[in-house]
Amino acid sequence: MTQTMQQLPWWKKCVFYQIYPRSFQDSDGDGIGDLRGILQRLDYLKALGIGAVWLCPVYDSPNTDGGYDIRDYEKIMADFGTMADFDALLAGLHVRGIRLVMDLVVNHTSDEHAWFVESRKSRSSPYRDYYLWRDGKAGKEPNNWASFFTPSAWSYDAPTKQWYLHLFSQKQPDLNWENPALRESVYGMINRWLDKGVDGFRMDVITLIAKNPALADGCGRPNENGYVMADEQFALQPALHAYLREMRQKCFAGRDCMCVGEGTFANEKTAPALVRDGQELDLLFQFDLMDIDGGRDKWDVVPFDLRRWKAIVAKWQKTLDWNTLFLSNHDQPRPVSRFGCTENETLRIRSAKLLACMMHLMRGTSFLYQGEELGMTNMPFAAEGALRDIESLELLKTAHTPAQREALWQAILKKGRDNARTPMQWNAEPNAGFTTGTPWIDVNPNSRTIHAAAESEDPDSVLNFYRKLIKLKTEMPVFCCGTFRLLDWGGGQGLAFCRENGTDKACVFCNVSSAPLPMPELYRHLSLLLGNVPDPQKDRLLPWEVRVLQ
Ligand code: ISL
Repeated sequence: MTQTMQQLPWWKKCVFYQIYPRSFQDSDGDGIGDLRGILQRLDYLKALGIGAVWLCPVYDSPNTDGGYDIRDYEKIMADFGTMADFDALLAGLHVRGIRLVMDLVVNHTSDEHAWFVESRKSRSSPYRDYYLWRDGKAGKEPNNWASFFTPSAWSYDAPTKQWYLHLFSQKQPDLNWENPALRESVYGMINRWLDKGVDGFRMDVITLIAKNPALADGCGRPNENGYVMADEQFALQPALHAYLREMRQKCFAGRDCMCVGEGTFANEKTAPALVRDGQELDLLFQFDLMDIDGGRDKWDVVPFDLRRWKAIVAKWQKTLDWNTLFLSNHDQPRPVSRFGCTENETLRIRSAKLLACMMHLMRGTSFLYQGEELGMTNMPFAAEGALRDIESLELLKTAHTPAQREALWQAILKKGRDNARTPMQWNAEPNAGFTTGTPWIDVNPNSRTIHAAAESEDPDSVLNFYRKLIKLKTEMPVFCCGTFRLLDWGGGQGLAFCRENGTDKACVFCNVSSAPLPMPELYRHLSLLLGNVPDPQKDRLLPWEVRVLQ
């Protein structure tokens, strides 16, 4: 059956671009990216061809976790500017036909949020039940839950002699969604942002907002302190669906906006219900591919296995009618360092282009993360002092011996979130044109050669390749609406898939390896829409070659 693009909502037709504002563009020389800085770069975004921006949190925050610890939902973080700057940014995007989707963190707030400040004052505070307070058990935590960042998910608060839950850092207390008053406060805040004209939300760890009301002990494998990652107690709980439906009714119904949820722990059984009928979320990020090189946990780095990659994408393309497609985000290392080849410049460029096609030409909405379109790489951090991310800093605290510390350091170099957070590489000026001051986190030394100014001029750059790719994706119905079929080809070395829309057909062949790979006979006659080597040979693919055929 042929589908036309006219039938689709805007968020299925455009490519999203994720901005981590602290690292995008500084406009005032304080070393921190800001809203006015983004405003200076809107024409760059327009030329790239994206249709929507996902803006990481810009709300007032003590910045313990990169702004994912919100102190005031209705104020802009001073580092980033003012509400007037925000309004100017929103208008600047809209004038260019680009939508704006805000990051929204409603699983937790900062411990400096007025709600928590009140909540912790007394057991009878009207805000007490905005959070999850419990008595300890025999002088210890109320249960055995581990946090993502710290050993235990509970902290004791002396004034009222109770413990509060925080799935992330101690400064990120979890909100109590069972409390209708909390829910109404959240909906009011969401509606005020929507009334301002924002086009939707990326909902941080939204799958964690409902906890098992019993807050029972987790049954998984304890960490070395005896705490357990108890996701079966706090992820994808039954009440989640009711909360999302209520939020839809009270905030989104009747508005032309979209909602993409971070589906932490969502799997093929639990994901479909969240996006099935548009009554809960529109889109869902699931992380199977991002977990592909993790063993016991993400820090136990194992080589990436293409056969597994194929099994995962085949599974998800079947599980959901419409997926989110992404190679990275602000929590993930740089894709070209992780899944591509950085042995030399030729292969870095070639493999970055290959990864782009391998991911973004599948069926679903694409989300690019800033710098991906330049083929930015991981950062060769020189020493622990150069790290900024709370997750890595807390992780290092768990080392007991120098050998353990060294092993964690090596893992952080590969997987640490700061890899994604080094400044955007704009040009060959000092600090890559990101700031005239001292950047809050070091600029990658390869910015002298890898930057947007040079790539803009070079027809064979990763940037110009992304521009073409985005055009294909947003203008050719076969890439937007077509069905997806993975071909049984390439083993652990090659990946290929076909898209079909009525009689329209396109195929993508990827040689995900450093050795040549024969091109199957059957597909040699097709014409080349996009490729990443100068003279493609009919019968074989060069190392890291991709061919988009029609
Ligand atoms: O980064 C991760 C693993 O290293 C993820 O487990 C991440 O913590 C998880 O996906 C939730 O991420 C989101 O919420 C966090 C915040 O630190 C992340 O930046 C955000 O994307 C807490 O708000």
